[in-house]
Amino acid sequence: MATGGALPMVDLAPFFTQDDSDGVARATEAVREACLTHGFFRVVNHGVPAELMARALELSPVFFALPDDEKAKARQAEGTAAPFRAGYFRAPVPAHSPDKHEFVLVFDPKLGFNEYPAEPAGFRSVEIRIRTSKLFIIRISKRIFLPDRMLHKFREAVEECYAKLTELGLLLQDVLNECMGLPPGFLRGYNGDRSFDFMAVHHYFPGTEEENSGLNAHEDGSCISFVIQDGAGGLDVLKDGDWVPAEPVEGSIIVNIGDLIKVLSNNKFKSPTHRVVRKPVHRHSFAFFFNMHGDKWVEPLPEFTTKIGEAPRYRGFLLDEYLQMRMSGLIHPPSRPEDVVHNEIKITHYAI
Ligand SMILES: O=C(O)CCC(=O)C(=O)O
Repeated sequence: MATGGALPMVDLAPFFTQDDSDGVARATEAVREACLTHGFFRVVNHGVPAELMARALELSPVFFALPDDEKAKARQAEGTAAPFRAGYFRAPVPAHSPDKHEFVLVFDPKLGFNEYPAEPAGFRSVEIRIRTSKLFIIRISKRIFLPDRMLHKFREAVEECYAKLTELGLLLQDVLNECMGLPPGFLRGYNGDRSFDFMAVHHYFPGTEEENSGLNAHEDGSCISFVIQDGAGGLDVLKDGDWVPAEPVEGSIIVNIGDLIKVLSNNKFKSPTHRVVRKPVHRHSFAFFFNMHGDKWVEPLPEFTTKIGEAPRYRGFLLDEYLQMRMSGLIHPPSRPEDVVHNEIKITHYAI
């Protein structure tokens, strides 16, 4: 299998080419092998335009450069109908939390949950001072329109990325369906509701030699996760006890299998542990989580248990319960330092 840096690499071009059934079979086999061994791989020719990925990464710093109080306003109120609160979050919250990064959580734009700063089209309050005499200055607060509309462009790029990554999620879900030997279209039917998918737009602050934790080691609670990253580096995946870098390779997307596919496949497919180590530079990334609806009951599928005479390795659970436990640890870290255990709730909670 080809590798892209230290990770297996899968060329998805055959899925976008007419009548390339040999190519499709080869790419499907490459995904199967990557899922059985790493759970992590790199895709190229994936259908997300390179220009869009570059534009989104270029515009992300425009949002994060806003004053903290302006960013903080871009967050949904408690008690939202969204699976979690959308909008801006900053770690450390509280100060002793181990992560040093900020992020924006975005849902499908059609659901109307997303929060952006109040002036996404580039309106700004500026103070104009007019001297009327030697002694008097009048101060006028005026709203001006910034011509470059950079924040508006950021929002557009986020929403375009979201749509393209949803398409990629649907494609890879079909590929996984084949890799797992499930009846054609099974996963598409079982997981047909996209309202729990979300994207995290991350900004990691520069690390130092003494302090460089970005995201602690964790597994994803998703079906499939996708990462678009800038050139800074720092995403590592655990393989046979060693941290392997998921190096930035322009135009490629990092894919990893999440806990839900691991449970459905009764541990056959890996949900790899990964982390982000902060380098001495700012880092921006987009992590898209192709999930399942919270109302789903999740348990190992018969194809991996009764049909092959293997015992299930997980008891069934309501997905929402698992997601809420995970997200409460991330977004509302406990107030006592000794309780800070980012993502401590793991899928092993349901292991038999
Ligand atoms: O920023 C990254 O590269 C990875 C993000 C990630 O692992 C996550 O959001 O769970």
